[in-house]
Amino acid sequence: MPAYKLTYFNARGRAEPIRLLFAAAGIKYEDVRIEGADWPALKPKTPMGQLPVLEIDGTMICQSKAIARLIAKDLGKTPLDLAQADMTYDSLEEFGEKMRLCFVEKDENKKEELKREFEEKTLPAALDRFEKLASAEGYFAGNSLTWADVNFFTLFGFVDILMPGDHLKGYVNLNKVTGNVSSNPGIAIWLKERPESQF
Ligand SMILES: N[C@@H](CCC(=O)N[C@@H](CS)C(=O)NCC(=O)O)C(=O)O
Repeated sequence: MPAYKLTYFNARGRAEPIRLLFAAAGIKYEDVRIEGADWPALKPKTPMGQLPVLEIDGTMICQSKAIARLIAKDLGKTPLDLAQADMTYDSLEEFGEKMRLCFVEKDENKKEELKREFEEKTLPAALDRFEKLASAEGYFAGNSLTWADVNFFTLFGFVDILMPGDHLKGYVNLNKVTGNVSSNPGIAIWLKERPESQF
């Protein structure tokens, strides 16, 4: 088994789907969490000046989806399953970016406008779309967990924090996705034991 070292900030953020996949696969890794003050010195040493970075026996890989795919490679997927998982993952990223823009906006009036647009249009449209993409068994690809499922789980965890509400109410397939993720034996342990952080 290679030595895995995952480096990210002290947050769930883009590293958390990877941590969930490590937990689901039962793979041991070093979970390195750096402080913001240490980032400027580390940044130029990373492949793309961004985190997360996964080191595998010293070789650095960045881009969270590439890392997630690598960790999940033993979950037994067909090329079509992989494409479906990527499709949903990328759509979740686009959705997450729209949400992020609401929160980084400095102008208060513009921020309110962006949030309203997000809550009234972007969020319901995304939920309808993801509900159709998820199977009745609660998976976005194939019949078992992929990076798309764990990304949905972690991203909607942030939606609930940032915009409290019962957003998944009535979305039968999506509730199954979150249930499948949280009840995975390795993930269930991780969710209980993981370090506390706001995001
Ligand atoms: N597409 C990249 C985005 C990575 C990214 O934006 N990382 C942020 C933290 S979430 C970062 O490293 N920010 C610090 C910086 O850019 O200096 C991925 O999915 O890994």
